[in-house]
Amino acid sequence: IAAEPHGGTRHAASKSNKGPRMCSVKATDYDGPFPHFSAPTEIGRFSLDRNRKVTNDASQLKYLYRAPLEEESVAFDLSHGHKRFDERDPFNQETLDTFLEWITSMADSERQDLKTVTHSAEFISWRGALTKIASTPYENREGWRMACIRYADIIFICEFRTNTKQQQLESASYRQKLMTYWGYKFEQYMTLETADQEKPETDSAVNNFEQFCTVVRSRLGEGPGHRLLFAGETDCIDPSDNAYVELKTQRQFENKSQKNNFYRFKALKWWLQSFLVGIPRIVVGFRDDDGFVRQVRPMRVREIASNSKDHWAGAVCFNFLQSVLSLLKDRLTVNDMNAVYFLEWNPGWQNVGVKPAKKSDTRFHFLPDWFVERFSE
Ligand code: 0WD
Ligand code: CA
Repeated sequence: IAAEPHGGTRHAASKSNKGPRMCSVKATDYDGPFPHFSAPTEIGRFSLDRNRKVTNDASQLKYLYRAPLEEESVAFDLSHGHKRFDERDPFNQETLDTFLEWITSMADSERQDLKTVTHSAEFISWRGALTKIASTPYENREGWRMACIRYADIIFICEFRTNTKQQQLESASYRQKLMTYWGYKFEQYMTLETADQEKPETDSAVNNFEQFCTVVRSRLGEGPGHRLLFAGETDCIDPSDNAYVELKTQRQFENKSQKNNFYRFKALKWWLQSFLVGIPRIVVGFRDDDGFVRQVRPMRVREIASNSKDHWAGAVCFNFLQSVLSLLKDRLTVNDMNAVYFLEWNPGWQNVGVKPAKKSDTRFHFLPDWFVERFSE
């Protein structure tokens, strides 16, 4: 057994690998028309309760509280209740488990096999993994690392935080932690538990255990393309038209350069995240440095793309994503739940590469036994 240059171990699967081992990340290499991307279709939804128990329903779906959108100004204190934040352990490395639980429960209740419940998906991941990959041609600060496993003709993609990201998390300042809370507190100010609740309950402790996810399928690329199945955490639904809405906070713009910076960097992430699941509107809480939201306004996802034309093109991101998924198909040719590959990019790298993980490093074997056993022939 010969060692690979990057430290992995060669195994049977790599003998049949063909094609390139890398994708350039240069934006100009991906200019051109938008590739075919079929409108994301929701095929299911699931909820996680305070104990992270998965249910095959929309019990955790919240309703947008629309009144603040009509106000000229508001004063939401995003730090309120910070001491009582009921928070998930930020160091816990989450895998695809809750999504896989939903897939398993669907198969059980509908008596279907894996291929049927997943709509013949070729790739399964969280939406966040696709956002990170697709934004790479314009990214210069944050690297990422995805572990990939091919099992049952599906390539499962699971993000694992990079060492740099881990260090940043460990050294996070009080202010950074407070600002993380602000995002969740804004959700509480802006959502109702039921459609007929009059006002949000803003004195109870904020928790980030509960969540609602939409599961969508889509196809990327000409011809058969890549068949994708992914799940995304979704903040709420607008009762006026039943569209999902993403909630975000943003420092108020005070000059042209702040606005410019927003469209250049942050807006791309916002656009990708919502566009991938077909969300039409983001509701933005414009805040000051003291964590007070002063104004709440809608932002159309389509307009984010047109306002950012000078800075980035969605087509580049989707052409790049298509190439990366092709690369994965070329490299992961054999079903082997024990063969983990890393798809990785870090600031300064000219390419995104795929390399096998060490078999001994079981940390990255993210497909749980209960899932594999449930669907083994
Ligand atoms: O630990 C990890 N490496 C990750 C875990 C990375 C990405 C996702 N996840 C898990 C989390 O359980 C998350 O809730 O997947 C779930 C859904 O993922 P997604 O929708 O694909 O994630 P993404 O689009 O990146 O983020 C959506 C929301 C975030 O909202 P904002 O407005 O901040 O983008 O999911 C939440 C967050 O509210 N979220 C997380 N919450 C706690 N820990 C995390 C996380 N690591 N990632 C996303
Ligand atoms: Ca959000």
